[in-house]
Amino acid sequence: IITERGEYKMADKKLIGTFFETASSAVIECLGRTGMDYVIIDTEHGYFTEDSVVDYIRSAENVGILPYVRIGDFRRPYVLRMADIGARGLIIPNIKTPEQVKEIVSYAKFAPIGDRGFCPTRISGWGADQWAADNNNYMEECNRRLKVIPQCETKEAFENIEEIASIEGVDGIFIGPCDLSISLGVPLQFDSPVLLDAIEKILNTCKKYGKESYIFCGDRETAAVRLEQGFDAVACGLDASVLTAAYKDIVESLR
Ligand code: 3PY
Repeated sequence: IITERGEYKMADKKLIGTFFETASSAVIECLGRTGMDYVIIDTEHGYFTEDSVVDYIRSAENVGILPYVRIGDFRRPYVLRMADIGARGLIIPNIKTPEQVKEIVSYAKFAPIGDRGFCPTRISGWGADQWAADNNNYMEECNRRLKVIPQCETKEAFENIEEIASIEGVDGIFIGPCDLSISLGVPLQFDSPVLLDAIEKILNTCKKYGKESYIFCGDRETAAVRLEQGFDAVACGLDASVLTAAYKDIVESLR
């Protein structure tokens, strides 16, 4: 099943998502009951292997959440596999240069944007012909459906943000405030003007190049501020942290 949820223009609706670390399809099913728009299956920091990602993607599809994957490996076979099993967004952590991003775009997008390899795969229903007939143009449709979203979380990426955001095939930029703050020399100081100015500049650069703007937020209050500021999407918390905090709250209130 390929759900159509999330198929709106970015101006119509802001996206709310979270990071998936728990390696449990049941958690994705729970997230699906919340009205959440997307989930980031985290193969950078999550402790599961890439073999299990397809099951998490299936669970997300079943409950109508867009499955994004934060890739832990930038090499072609890995990027292609995530694309072919049905990731709807590739979040690319820790990049520094436009060249790195261009290479990943070339693996993830079909010509004329990149040179993604063609094969009937899960995402094509194991045969591209019918899908192409239903969708006008299979490759164009794949390019539209799979978003390439580099993270801006290093000083170097921040310095190169104009060039990175302007790359054809880059659909959005995802700010990682934790790593960005460390890289900018103000570690985890979330109210530092250095970090706040950088965030503002990245947001404005996204708007300038018509790219979606995403940001990680540790809590609901920060997420509300970011949406008000003009971000298109927030990733609020990590499933494991939210679960821990919710139970901690219950336990503490009962002790
Ligand atoms: C960061 O804030 O550094 C992230 O990548 C979000 O987890």
